[in-house]
Amino acid sequence: MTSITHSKSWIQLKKHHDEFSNSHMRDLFNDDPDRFDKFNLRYDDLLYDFSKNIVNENTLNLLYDVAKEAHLSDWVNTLFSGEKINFTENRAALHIALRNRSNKPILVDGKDVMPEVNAVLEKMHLFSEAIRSGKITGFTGKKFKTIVNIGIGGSDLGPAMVCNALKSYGHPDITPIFVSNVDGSDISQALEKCDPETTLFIIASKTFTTQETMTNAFSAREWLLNKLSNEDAIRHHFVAISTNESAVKAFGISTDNMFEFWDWVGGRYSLWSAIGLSIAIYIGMDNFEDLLLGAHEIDNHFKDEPLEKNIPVTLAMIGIWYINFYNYNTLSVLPYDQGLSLLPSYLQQADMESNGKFIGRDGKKVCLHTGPIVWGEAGTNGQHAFYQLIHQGTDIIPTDFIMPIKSQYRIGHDGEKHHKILFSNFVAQSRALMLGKTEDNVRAELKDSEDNKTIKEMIPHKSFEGNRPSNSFLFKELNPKSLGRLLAIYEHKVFVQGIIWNINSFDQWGVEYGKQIASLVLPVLDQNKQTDSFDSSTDNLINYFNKNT
Ligand code: G6Q
Repeated sequence: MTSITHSKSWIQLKKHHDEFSNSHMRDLFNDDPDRFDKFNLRYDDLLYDFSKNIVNENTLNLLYDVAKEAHLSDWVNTLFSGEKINFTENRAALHIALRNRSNKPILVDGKDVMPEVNAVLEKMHLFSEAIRSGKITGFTGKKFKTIVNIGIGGSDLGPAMVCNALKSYGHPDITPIFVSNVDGSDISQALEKCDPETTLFIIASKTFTTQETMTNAFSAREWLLNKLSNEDAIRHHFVAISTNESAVKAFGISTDNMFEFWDWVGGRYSLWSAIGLSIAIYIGMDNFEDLLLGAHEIDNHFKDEPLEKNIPVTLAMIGIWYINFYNYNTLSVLPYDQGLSLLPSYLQQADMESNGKFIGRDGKKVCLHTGPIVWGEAGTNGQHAFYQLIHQGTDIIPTDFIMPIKSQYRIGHDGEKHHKILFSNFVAQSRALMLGKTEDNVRAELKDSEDNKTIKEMIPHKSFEGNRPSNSFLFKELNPKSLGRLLAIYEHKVFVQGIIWNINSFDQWGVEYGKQIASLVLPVLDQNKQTDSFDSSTDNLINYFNKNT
């Protein structure tokens, strides 16, 4: 495919950018009282306000034209059809099948995957209910109280984020714990909180070979054996989620206790699969199915709505506008909900592992910026940390503000005070970023309290350029369905951007290289030898470690 940069719409967009990029949103709002009406989209109770972006109708139209010239609709059909869109791994990318609540057949290699998807969901249903009710117990007959999910990356971030987000739906007597880091402090600190008789370990690994996960799993196994002194306890306290049946058996977990998924489920897209077992146990299968339903609704919206009414497409194309035309290469995700505090990390993986690539689908180096650096923190905490740079730094950081209208909790004298304060901050930040504060504003603010000399000195420090873009998402409440919707919006946004950049968003070869080198270093540490086989920095770091260990 010829680079999108040669397309008619891209060239027009470039010209439009040259003419329009000096516009200030303050003026755009002043000039058009209906600006919000033109630049928002809704899905049920979810409101997506994109009016605080440096765009006008022409910008949006040209961006949608770019999507058309990139044949986005064909690619969406390819994604949903089960074709092997992840061509470097010869796999489909069918997370949409995992939440296909319509149950319409989806074919991979001519075979409908839905019966298998439904069978695993049913197995998860029976198992999660039995754990929740106490029908399945530990080796000594006690109910499970702690669920330890051992996994990393895609086998950790999704379930951890969702369980954290939906705590108010959690089983009152069950605590989920997530262990991911091979740093022994992670599993050690987790085990300190566990009673071996009431702890269920879920070993979540697509490959069942990931070094961190397997090291943590074997340490947990050893801990349990030491405590319960009986090999038989393993099969009562360990279950596996994997595509690798033989490795699961070799670990000592019977296939009855194995929850399967498939190579067409990418790690970072896997929370909808059996990888979500910890979620199903914690919040119950009905709620897990609502999460799937929310995502399925957005899958339909994404597939069926025209580009101009399509939330993931609009979000994606506005991102393209900043990354490729303004060179704003980071994105800050700012959820105003403490439950969503892990969302920035989750989206960091979803976006950066998918689109952090410099090679196009044609095997050639791409000629434009691809995936942004994604980061963030829950509001209002971030306001007291890094927002300074967002407001007055030399880099412009597009931001996504996300907030549920109702809190999952009622606290304070009227039960709503906290949430009103939270919302006032949510809306104040995006307004301040958009509007800025002019020198005249500062002068007027200071005139009664400061002398002229001080005012003159302070004006540059206290003024804000503004024109800093943001998207705002508001929805009624954070619940399984609304969370499913939100996550699917971002998944599809990442997909759309990958199509515009002509990259494969579903592989992750960059993760492999460091692992290869680590496997060469480990034997040198095991033998505690001095080495000169790497480079002088690496050799000396290894030698220093070995000498002091
Ligand atoms: C995600 C990545 C990666 C993966 C982990 C864990 O898309 O592939 O984050 O999820 O490396 O892999 P396993 O599930 O195979 O242990």
